[in-house]
Amino acid sequence: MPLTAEVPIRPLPPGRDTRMDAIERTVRAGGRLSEADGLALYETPDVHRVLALADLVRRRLHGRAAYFNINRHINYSNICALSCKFCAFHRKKDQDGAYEMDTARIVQEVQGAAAAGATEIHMVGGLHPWLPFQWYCDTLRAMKAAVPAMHIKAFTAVEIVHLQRISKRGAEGFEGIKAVLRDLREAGLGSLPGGGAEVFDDRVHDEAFKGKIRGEQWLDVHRAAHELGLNSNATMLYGHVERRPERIRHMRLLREQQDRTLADWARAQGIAAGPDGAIVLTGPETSYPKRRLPMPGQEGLSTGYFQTIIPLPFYPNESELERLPAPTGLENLRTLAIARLMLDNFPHVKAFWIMQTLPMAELMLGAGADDIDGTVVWYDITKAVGEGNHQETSVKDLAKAIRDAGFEPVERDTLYRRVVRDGAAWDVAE
Ligand code: V47
Repeated sequence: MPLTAEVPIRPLPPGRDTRMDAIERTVRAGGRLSEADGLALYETPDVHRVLALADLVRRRLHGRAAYFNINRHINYSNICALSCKFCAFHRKKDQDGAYEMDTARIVQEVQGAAAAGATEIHMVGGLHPWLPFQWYCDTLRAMKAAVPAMHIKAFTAVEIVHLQRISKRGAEGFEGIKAVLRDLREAGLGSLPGGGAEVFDDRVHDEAFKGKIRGEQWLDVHRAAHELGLNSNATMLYGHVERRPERIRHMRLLREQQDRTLADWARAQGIAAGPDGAIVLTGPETSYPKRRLPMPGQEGLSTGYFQTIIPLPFYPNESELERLPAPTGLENLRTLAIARLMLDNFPHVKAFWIMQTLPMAELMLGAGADDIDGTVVWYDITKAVGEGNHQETSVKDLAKAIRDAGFEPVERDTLYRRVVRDGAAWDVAE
């Protein structure tokens, strides 16, 4: 076929999508979208309208600010008692590539990170079969002793449940989880990362995540953390065996838990709850008499809460689910925008550049995301592009990406306070 052959042009979808008109009215008025609305956002051919609506609420919350941080990931060990199909990270102890770091090595990493100006360590690992609970507390203490200002965001919910099992503290269930979190907080834990949520659905769980904790237990761990005043994040790992309605339900369950968590704070702020106790943070300026973002230490806020939703596209490479196609760029953009629209009581939406790629994260800043995560350095769990696990970007490159996308870079700490710095020395702005 000659290169100049005419390419058939596909007809545009007929007319406007009337469901989208109703959704737009709800969003503009600061109302809450239903699960059916969430599905309509997935089904509409007018994806640009979905992205534009997400951008509208993102700008209401954050204006042109786009957050990043200076951080380091430490994956202390990949030895794991589980063998989840979707995970390419885990190893058994005698398997090729199995590793574990000792406390001294972890402390060294923390010191190196501090010298490079990092404000946060993000530390997670597998469910290590023989490290005792005391090791985790001692390691946190050693990390904090070495660099007291470093925020330690560590351990996914399944690791916390594992630690509760091995802690031999007697207490079980919710109270046991709380007791373990209390010990970890005393040792230096600052917040929980959002990992391991996957998709809250028993069918999906049993097909792809068997052995890991179910959604209900994941939510309980985060509720316990919030009750102790620890903030946390939430992820959604999509694009594997789940279907779109299950993603929407995942978002709804997170939103309901956040409503219950924020209820007292919202009341103190004069933010009226909608029907069914809905706390919507993404409405127009006129609906909020005071600051709409919960901040640590803020009057009326005695609990922690979910700060950020992080949609994670599934990368099948090297996992047992390798046969599956990874989600497309457009699906990733749409999913992130829908998360912004559905999770109206989450202050932040993160486009984790490591998994989304930096150019895609730039696009996402205009489609609902207000945060692209940090400088990272080593990331062992998965990779979107290239070989190896050295995935580092500089502050200069992060700031450039944010400016290129038309936003204003703002360095934040883990709790989304603005950072002021002089080289590696830093503080949070008043
Ligand atoms: O829990 C595992 C996911 C998560 C694959 O809280 C995979 O700020 C894609 O939770 N393809 C870890 N994803 C990452 C995570 C995270 C990242 C950045 C910031 C924060 C935060 C949290 O990665 C795991 C799992 O859900 N994952 N395997 C895979 N093949």
